[in-house]
Amino acid sequence: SLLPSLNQWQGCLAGVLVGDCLGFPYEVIRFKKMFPHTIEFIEDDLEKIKIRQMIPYVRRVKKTPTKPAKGARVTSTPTLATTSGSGETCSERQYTDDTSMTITFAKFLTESNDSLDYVDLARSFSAEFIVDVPKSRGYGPGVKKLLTKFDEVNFKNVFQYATETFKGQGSMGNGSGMRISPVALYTLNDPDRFRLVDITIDSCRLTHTHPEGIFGGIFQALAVRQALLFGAKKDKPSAIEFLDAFETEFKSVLSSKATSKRVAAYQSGYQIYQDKIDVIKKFLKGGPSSWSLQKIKEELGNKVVSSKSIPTALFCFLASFQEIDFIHTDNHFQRAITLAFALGGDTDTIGGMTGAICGAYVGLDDFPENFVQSCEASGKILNVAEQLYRKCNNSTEV
Ligand code: F2R
Ligand code: MG
Ligand code: MG
Ligand code: MG
Repeated sequence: SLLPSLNQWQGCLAGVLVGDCLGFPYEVIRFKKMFPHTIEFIEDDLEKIKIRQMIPYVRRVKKTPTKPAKGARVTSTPTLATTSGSGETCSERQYTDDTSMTITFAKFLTESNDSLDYVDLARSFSAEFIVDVPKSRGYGPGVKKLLTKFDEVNFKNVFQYATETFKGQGSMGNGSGMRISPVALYTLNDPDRFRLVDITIDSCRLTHTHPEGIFGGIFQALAVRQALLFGAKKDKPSAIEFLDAFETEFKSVLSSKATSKRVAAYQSGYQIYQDKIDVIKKFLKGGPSSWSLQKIKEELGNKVVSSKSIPTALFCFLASFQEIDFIHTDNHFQRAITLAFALGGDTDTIGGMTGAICGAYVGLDDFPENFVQSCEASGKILNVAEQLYRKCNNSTEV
């Protein structure tokens, strides 16, 4: 079968960016006072969200209004427009910790030799965090403390501190999943397909040692890999076929000789994800009439913890294989991230993780026009994706 293309690699990382940047405003609704530059209000009752209502909650720059060139399209659809309803021009949408850590991780993988030095990764995360401080990127509180601590102790024993967070339980925040997609890219062509598990565990362990945090990272990394592989196939699978193949792969992490020892210490984090896979299966088999935004929130979740957001992202991608009556677009990528936003809660991260999976599947060319360009650092993330692609495919051609 065909190899996943550069278009898919770029779709994956640009998917994180777009889901994060466009999803973030829906989250900050809850923190309105903390973000004085965000204005207007969309209805809190997310069940009632119509596409029209998803437009206005954007960051605006009042000082430098620029008019689009005559005849230029500001956006491909009325949804998620780059100008607000009142005609003011918006700045690029700001990215958050999700994108920042993804870019840092992808760069680290691009620039490393084969033996990855996780102290270096800790250094890079910390350095970027310090750059990010004045920009309010919304890092999780546990990770914020850790990245500061690493710097204070001059990167000695970096693996020690994460185990001490959250009263010694370690973090189960979804930061393990939000930044992991570069690992799926990096290990795609590795003859040892379970290297994905090793790198996921070791990179997560810097900040997330709770078993559910670790398995969340593995879940998302495998979902992205599956999307890359199935997206490259000529015969596209159904959503159920995708899920079945994913489930087999996810199960094999626990049972296979190659990985069972490695994940043994985190085994207790597995079952909650298996239960979520069963919920996803139930919703997909029952079709759109079997689920609602409320049911997704209750049974899959929309929260900042891994188990209540990472499977939700996979569902948003899979549910969008078919039309959704309250989301008015024919575009798979747009439908998937819009579903993620409509859930409310941790919209930047569920949006970003949905975007990573769906972007890896459809490829950058299938994103709606201007979605990537309307985000901060779009050129940077496409460039990082290309560098990583070239490194991992020994390729100089596109
Ligand atoms: N920080 C945010 N959003 C604003 C705050 C949200 C608010 N706390 C809420 O509840 O809605 N977004 C960014 O944080 C998420 C990624 O977080 P990360 O990197 O995993 O950080 P952290 O601090 O380790 O964990 C985040 C929260 O998860 C809960 N949590 C983690 N471990 C826990 C445990 N063992 N027991 C109980 N709760 C645990 C805590 O609430 C942490 O604060 C992304 O959404 C990113 O966008
Ligand atoms: Mg964020
Ligand atoms: Mg978030
Ligand atoms: Mg395509």
